[in-house]
Amino acid sequence: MLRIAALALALAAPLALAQQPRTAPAPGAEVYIIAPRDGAVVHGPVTVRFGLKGMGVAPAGVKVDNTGHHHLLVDTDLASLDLDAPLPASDKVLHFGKGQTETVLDLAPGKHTLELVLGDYLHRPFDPVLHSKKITITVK
Ligand SMILES: [Cu+2]
Repeated sequence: MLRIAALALALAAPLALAQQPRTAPAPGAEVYIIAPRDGAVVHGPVTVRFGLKGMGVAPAGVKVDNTGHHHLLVDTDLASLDLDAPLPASDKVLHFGKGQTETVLDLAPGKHTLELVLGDYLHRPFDPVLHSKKITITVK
């Protein structure tokens, strides 16, 4: 009986957390893509460097004020995502929950868009959403 109650609690806790209101980013905080540049023509694999000003990077699951972790949207519109829920994880929505500030992408030749979204410790966007400009690159 006790075990069942503990399991129920363990399952309910993340849900209850996810229902808390999204938090506001630090005033003036900015997230941006350092590299590649918007419009760049590059050869793969592509190293993407993440920039963040006015807030810090922390691993997912660790609640520290004014921190978050990076998410990279690849060929994905921010508007297509449910911003009140934890961001999904897919090959188009990449999580950097260890606090990484760069990655290497193997992209097919052609045009691609990249956009960063900072997420809180529960993988939810801040409110208002702290995101970079969406850049377009061409992979040769
Ligand atoms: Cu995440």
